[in-house]
Amino acid sequence: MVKVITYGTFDLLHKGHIRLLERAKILGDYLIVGVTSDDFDKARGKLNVQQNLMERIEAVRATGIADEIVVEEYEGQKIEDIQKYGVDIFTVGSDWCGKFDYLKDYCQVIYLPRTEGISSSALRTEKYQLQLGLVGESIILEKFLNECKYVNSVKLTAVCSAYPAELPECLQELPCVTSDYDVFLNHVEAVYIMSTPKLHYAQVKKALLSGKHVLCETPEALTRLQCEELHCIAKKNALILAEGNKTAYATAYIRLILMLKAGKIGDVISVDATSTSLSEKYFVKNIDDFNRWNSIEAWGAKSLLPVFHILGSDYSSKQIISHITSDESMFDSFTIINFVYPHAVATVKVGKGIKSENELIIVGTKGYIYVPAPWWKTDYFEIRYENRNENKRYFYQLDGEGIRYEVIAFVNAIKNKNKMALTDESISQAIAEVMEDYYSGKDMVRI
Ligand code: C2G
Repeated sequence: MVKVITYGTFDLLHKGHIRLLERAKILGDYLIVGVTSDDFDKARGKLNVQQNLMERIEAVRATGIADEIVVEEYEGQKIEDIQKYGVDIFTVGSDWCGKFDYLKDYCQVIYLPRTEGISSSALRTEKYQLQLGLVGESIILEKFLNECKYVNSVKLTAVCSAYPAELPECLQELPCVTSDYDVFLNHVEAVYIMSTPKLHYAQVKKALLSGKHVLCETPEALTRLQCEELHCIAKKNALILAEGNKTAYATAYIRLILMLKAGKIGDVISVDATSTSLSEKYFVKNIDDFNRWNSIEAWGAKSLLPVFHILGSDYSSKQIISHITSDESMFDSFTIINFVYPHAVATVKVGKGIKSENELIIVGTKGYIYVPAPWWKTDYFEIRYENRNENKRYFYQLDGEGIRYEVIAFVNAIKNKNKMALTDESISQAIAEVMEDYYSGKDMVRI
């Protein structure tokens, strides 16, 4: 019996895939089809895949051409599969010509002519392109724009800023550049907001009431009530409102949370996140005090994510300790927040006027997790135990600091009319409440 193997993503299965499978099948007697896992595709830069692994496997199965379907999960698996299944022929489309010649040491390699005029990417682009607009004074918007280039279901159409003339050139080249939010909203279907948090509530509300989906950089609002109201409006109008925090989309961060849930370090006793920076390089040059983010807004909201993700938002008490340098703008050069839970504690240490080791440490009854600086760009972490021989290190590729994964999740949530899997309304509300207490002075000590 001649065994043939072929691999692919098979996203939005089309004629090109089916012709490839048919020709692969008649090369032998038994066809094995390797379908790439979601993580493997992500790791090899295929970020725009629309269907998940189960949907793609089902589509291949439904053709009735494959005798066996396996999942391709990692680089180098092909050699192992060929040996394991006793494969005689490896085949793939001619777009890969020469790339798999190294497999000739293990079996015959045949490149079949690719079917011209059809591709998953073309189908994806044809299908949907969300018109997205950007709001804010931060030059991080340039990073965001560059990351959107990896998401082919998004088209940037507008930018709104208090300082439009000071934005980087690439942003000024968008079809609509304005400081008028109403004009801006007419050019978009969805918005990404990273203006000063003092404006978030009003901007998110207006966008939602104009029928636009919203991805708003954390913190979404500065009071719990406002946050609840925004989510209510979104639900009533069947719109997506998601809190932007790229860390939540880093594969390593997601794995870390799953490992905690699986009890890898026992019961979690404390979460300590430190986020500091002395630089103001992220804003346009002449930013004024109103538009500048203070420490608790810029770093606090981001750092509260792992605390609430891991320990939940039902803490028993907290204390916010801040050093405020301007009463007028409520600028804090640093803030430390201590939380007490029934069986755990947490500390968030943030500042734009201090420098510390930006690490995340999660302490458990069996061991601890250490995420080195800068922890929010999570691509690596260690699980450490009393017996050092049991320590484990984990690395997961992080492209574009997680921004492109976040944008893809946002677009998919809009398309599939579901919530963004990784942001949680109750966490957004808990973050907004901490901001509220900072501004009202509740649970707060000034030093
Ligand atoms: N294909 C084709 N004609 C097209 C499109 C795709 O013949 N118009 C072939 C590809 O050459 C490949 C298979 O169909 O052999 C699956 O294509 P994709 O889903 O795009 O998967 P790909 O990224 O090519 O993965 O380990 C993965 C494999 O190396 C190939």
